[in-house]
Amino acid sequence: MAMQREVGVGDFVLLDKIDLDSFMKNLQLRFKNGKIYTYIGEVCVSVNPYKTMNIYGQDYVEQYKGRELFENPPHIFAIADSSHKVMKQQGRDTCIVISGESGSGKTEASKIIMKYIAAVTNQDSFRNPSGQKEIERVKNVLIQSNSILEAFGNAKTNRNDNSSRFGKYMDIHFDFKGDPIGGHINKYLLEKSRVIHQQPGERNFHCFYQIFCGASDDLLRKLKLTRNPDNFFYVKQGNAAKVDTINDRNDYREVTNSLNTLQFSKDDQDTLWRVVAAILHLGNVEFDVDEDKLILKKGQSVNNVAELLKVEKSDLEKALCERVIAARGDIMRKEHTETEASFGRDAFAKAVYDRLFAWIVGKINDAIAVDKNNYSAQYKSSLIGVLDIYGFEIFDNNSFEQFCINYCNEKLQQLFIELVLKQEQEEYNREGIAWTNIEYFNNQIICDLVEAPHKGIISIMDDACKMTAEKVTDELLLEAMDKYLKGHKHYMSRQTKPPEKTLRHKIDFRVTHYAGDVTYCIIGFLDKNKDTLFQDFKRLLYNSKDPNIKEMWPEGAQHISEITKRPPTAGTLFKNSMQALVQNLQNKEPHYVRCIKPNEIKSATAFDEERVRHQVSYLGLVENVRVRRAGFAYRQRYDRFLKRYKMISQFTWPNFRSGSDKDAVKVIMDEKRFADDVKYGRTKIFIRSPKTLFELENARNDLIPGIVTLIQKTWRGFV
Ligand code: AOV
Ligand code: MG
Repeated sequence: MAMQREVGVGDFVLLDKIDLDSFMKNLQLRFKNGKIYTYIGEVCVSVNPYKTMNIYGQDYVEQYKGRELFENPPHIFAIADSSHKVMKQQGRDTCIVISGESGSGKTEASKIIMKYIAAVTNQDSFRNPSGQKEIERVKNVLIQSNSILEAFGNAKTNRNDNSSRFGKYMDIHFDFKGDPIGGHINKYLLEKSRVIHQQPGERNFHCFYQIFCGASDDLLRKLKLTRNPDNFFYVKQGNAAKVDTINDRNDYREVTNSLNTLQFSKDDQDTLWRVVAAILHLGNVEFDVDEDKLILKKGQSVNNVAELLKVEKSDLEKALCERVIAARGDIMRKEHTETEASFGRDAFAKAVYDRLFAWIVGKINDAIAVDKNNYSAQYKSSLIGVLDIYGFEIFDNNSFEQFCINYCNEKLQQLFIELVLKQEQEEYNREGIAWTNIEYFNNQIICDLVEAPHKGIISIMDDACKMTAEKVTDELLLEAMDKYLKGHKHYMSRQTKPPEKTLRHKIDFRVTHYAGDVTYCIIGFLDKNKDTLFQDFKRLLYNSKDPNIKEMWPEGAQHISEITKRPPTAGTLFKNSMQALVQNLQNKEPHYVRCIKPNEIKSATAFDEERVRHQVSYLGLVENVRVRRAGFAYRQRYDRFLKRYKMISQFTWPNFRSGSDKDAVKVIMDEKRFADDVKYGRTKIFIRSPKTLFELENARNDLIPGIVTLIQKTWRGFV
């Protein structure tokens, strides 16, 4: 392949001047020239190209396979390769953390990484054809799981037509040869409120539309659906059923293929689409009051739901209209008010979908689980974790879900700050190099605002949820938050003085996140945090004649009189899952992809300078460059350095006989008068300015006539 011309600098540490302006100039120049990847040392900055790039083919795979970062122009393949190499050669678990705001390209990046790993593995195992087959199956399953997860976990939002509405962490396990032998997916909080409500311009999860466009007439008949989604309340609120960039029909076909590949049986697939359809019908169930009695409005919807979920119609009707309560040993029935009934129906729809999603992920995990019989413990296995979460987002209306999503992004930013700084600092300490701290904004204060015990928002919310339902309202919760958080630099509401006019009294609060101010509307926070579902629904589904559905609702087996402890709230569960995730990532060698969204209009050419500048700032990328350089842009082990440059000094060429490699390197640097620009660590030389390296390279090149070296390419050797 022809050598590609580098535009600007391929690594921001090579900039002459490290500030936001120079950073932006380089990023923009590269983007305009189709260079979407640029490094900061080993961190890959990626700008969403919003167009198909011809840079992921087999030719590129070959170019990057097994190479060092610096040997090729910046590419996400190099990050994937580096992660794989470390894992394989050092037997260390690695992870690739992909971050960036909604629509910046995280999910695409994660898929590119997975495809690359699939492309470079299992290439030489024809000696063991049965093993090869299994590995090919695993690779196939890993890749195809994406279309299923996206169908059920992604949706069109006003920020991204294919927005992940759940967080995904995938471990890929490898055998000692570095070939994938299985994996495991952890999912984080699915935005299930989307099942019942969408903002204008948004859609429900993709699967709901795929079925209308893709299912056969026969299947639609069985599901009691027509081709028109507009008859169904749960999918029409956003008024955006058709999306230019999405082909629901093809996607349906792809999902079906993937389901087959992942060995979802015919019955499994039957359950899956029946549950999706049941939710659609459930959304059309309406209530009325007749002579003070709650009744179901006439129509087929309830019949359809009962039939599709394989439950007794009378049981379903009861569960929708009343609840059974156990009070002091007595079991009583209590009829819902109309509001309670609507609330119950919606909670039911959300829960059914959430369980379905969990069940799907469980089945995918079964299909990709490492076969312990094939790979016994003696086969040392390591793994690469790929993290693709929902990105930071601000909508016109922000609720509990955005609050959780944005908190998740805070946690990842915190991890980035800690690890990137820590690693660097550790290297300097290890090597005995003095270093001064670089100033950066530490978002720990915002993480604390959300998660601190007793004083954090989640804890205040939990306290409110513990009170009896009648007493506490969302407005009272906001009052409590105002009381405890008054004066916090990152929290604001109308109670704040001077009063903040843009916030609605008793409804809104604002968090100054690392990535920007977000105004949240408190209405619904309590319910979403409590996340209650009447027991009656659980028992109903546990009694379904569909064994899959029964399996999704094991707690339905409990008798009403069994006292159930209050389950942890949604907020606390999410907080715990985030803390576990961070701990997990901390134990692995991290690789970073930092995604940037070039504009708000999905354009392949527009570079919205203000928006990009904002992202570069809050991601702390300039600080990252500074830390990376910390005065020392390059470091290299003495033996390697010597190998490359010993030819430029008469004292070291062809051999240096009077000391260690370190001594030899010192001799070279003294002779060439570079001593002021370098520091000598225990095992590595640290060079401050690019110019020094440039001159070293020149000296070397002068001695190798005929060899044309791309200077920037060579510089990379020391980053
Ligand atoms: P996200 O994962 O970061 O948002 P996506 O990965 O879904 O963002 O990217 C959004 C869209 O940008 C994709 O659907 C593609 O159209 C386009 N895109 C992104 N990366 C590339 C690429 N490398 N090549 C071509 N097109 C790309 V969210 O999930 O909303 O946080 O919750
Ligand atoms: Mg995504």
